[in-house]
Amino acid sequence: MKHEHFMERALELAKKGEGSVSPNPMVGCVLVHNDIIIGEGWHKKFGEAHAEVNAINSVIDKSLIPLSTAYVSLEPCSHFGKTPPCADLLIKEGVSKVVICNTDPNLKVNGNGIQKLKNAGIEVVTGILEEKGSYLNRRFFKSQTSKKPYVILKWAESANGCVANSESKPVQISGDFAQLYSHKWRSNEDAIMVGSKTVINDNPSLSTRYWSGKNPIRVVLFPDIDINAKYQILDQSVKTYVFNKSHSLINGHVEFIKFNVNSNILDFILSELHQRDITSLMVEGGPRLHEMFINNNLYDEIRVFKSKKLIIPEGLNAVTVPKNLLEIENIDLKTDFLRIYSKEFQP
Ligand code: AOF
Ligand code: ZN
Repeated sequence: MKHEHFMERALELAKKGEGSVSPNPMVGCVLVHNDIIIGEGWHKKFGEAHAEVNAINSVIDKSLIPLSTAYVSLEPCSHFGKTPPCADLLIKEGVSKVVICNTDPNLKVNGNGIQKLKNAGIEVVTGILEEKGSYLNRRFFKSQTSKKPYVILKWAESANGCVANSESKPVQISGDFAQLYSHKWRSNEDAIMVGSKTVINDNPSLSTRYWSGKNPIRVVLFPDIDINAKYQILDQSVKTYVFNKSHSLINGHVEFIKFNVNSNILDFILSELHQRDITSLMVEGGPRLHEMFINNNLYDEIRVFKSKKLIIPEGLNAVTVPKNLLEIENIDLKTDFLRIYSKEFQP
């Protein structure tokens, strides 16, 4: 059987960790003996066992392990982190071959895991379904290599391209499916961001109430915030970072972080978030905030719900999706079209 077949399964297993392993990558592992899968595992939760450990533990007849091949979606780690090195485990268990999808960009590993395996005489094959793995772990790779979170800009606009009517009143633009998607997406990202106009006009809670996943950290750009105001984003229910011009202080779950008005604010925000272990950020708006990210070229993906309804009287316009992006999804959700664009990945 081809390597790709078993690597597909390792990637499928890896995805089960979505929303639970960040800032770690999603990793899956399959042990194969004579073309038959004898063990499977994945990294289930941040701080817990790595994929290889769970795969080895799942094997019933341990005597088959030395005669088997391990398919791992990420280079086995070589460092002592929260768990001992997976490369050492595979060597100790005596697997005969290791097939890898992506090498680990984490500088603590970055080729050392592969070297350890080779030094122990294990045959190593790399680069199987590499693009698929890079896409799956795009947040982890972006944060490891650029020291900034992966940024997704997300909005809903009417058929006539508006995000609000002329009275700037909150209007429900997209339908029920779109709302479900949005809340599922929120639970898959580390953090979610809005600007001050959205807080003032909509007073959002930014929760995932239509989905069972975790609530992401809230990030707000609010230059002139009144720290005693009764906005929902200050309700202490979730960790919240408020970037502003005047205050640097921590009040329970809410941290006010002061930015320098003469510096590039978004650069500063993204690097502060990286330092707080945030690997992905979904920016929900409004359009001025989206425009800032687009103009500074500090985004990776755009998700738009394009409603089939008009907003009348016509109000604030959504930003325009840059022309050079690749459309990676276009789904008809009955009341809306969902369009996803990526800077880097092909459909
Ligand atoms: C693997 N298998 O399943 C994962 C790996 O803090 P720790 O000990 O959990 O280590 C986290 C780092 O280990 C992470 O940044 C990445 O480099 C690697 N993740 N490696 O062999 C796994 N999740
Ligand atoms: Zn490991």
